[in-house]
Amino acid sequence: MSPARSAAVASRVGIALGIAVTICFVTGLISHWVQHPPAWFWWPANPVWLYRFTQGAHVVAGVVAIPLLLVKLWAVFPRLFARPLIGNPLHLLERGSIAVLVGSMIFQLITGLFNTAQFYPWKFFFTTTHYAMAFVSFGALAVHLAVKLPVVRSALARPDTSTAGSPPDEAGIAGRRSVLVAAGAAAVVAGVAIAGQTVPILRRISVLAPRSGDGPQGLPVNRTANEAGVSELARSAGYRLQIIVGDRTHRFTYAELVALPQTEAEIPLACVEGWSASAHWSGIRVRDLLAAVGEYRGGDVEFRSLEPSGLYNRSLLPETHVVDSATLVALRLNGEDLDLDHGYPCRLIAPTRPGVLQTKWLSAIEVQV
Ligand SMILES: Nc1nc2c(c(=O)[nH]1)N[C@H]1C(S)=C(S)[C@@H](COP(=O)(O)O)O[C@H]1N2
Ligand SMILES: [Mo]
Repeated sequence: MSPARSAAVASRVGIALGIAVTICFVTGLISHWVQHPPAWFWWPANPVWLYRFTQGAHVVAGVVAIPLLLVKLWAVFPRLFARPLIGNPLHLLERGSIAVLVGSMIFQLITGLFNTAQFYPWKFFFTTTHYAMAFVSFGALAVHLAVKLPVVRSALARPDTSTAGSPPDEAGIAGRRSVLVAAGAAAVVAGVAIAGQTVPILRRISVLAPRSGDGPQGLPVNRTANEAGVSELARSAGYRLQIIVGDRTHRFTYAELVALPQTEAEIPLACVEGWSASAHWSGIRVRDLLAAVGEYRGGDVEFRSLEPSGLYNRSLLPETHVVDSATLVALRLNGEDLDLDHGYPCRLIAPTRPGVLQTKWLSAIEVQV
């Protein structure tokens, strides 16, 4: 067995991997709760880049975890099949948790990576499966850590100069060092390769950032107007934006919207798939638009799209965001009227929200009762 396949290597790489996985778990929970808020959940509207940051961290940590997991598996590989496979109950628990841990982590990292590329070569629904599996793998990680704590402790306490009981072994130390350096380098390369979809200066060297490319008006597009089947409706002279506040309704023409006081805001679009880009928006404050129709008394507001079907043709905006001064029904992007693919005639744009909730091609806005 290679001397680099030691507890010293496995523990150190394991700690880095544990940190990456914890970042993924926490930021993943946040992203899930923002999109499907439980009653107790509250998410701020400031700072505007908060969701961009948490989701960027989620994707970068996930990609960094891939080489770490590979090195970790390599370091412990011979022991995965050590006899006895089953043994006493504690041993059985340990083996079982490792099987679950390895399987679920591979699943999470692969499905997550494919999701950043919008590549779905499977039949299940990504979001719910990735969410459920996160609890499985984080739970297995906790059990694994608890079981391995003594091994980790002694591996870290011992200076990395010898294997217990044997004389210092120069080749072994050098081997272990080079594995650790290689693991670190691979993790950095992987992180940089994906980070470009959130960090502009890294964009040109980010080979793994498939969605950072340009779209119209300098912003990527996930779903075009044609794909959404709204091109005609969105350009129709009969277009109206219906606003419903309590028992009052008003149907605004595009010209009426343009004539209302316009506000500008710098708000990044941050897709759940990890890409994000800063953008300059201009439009009508949502709170002003509601006030023009009736009295908003709090609660969620629903934003509906012209898009006839699909998961993303509506979203619920919580009160914190409804009243925020940067939350807009945007008409303009980066100094031009919204491109059809970015949501013309108008779209929702609210600070620190996942892109998927920034509904394009708005048809109606309704205060929920
Ligand atoms: N009606 C509608 N709005 C939508 C979508 C959609 O499919 N339909 N996609 C959402 C997603 S997933 C993202 S990331 C953003 C992207 O906005 P952009 O295409 O203007 O960049 O729009 C959001 N708004
Ligand atoms: Mo998205």
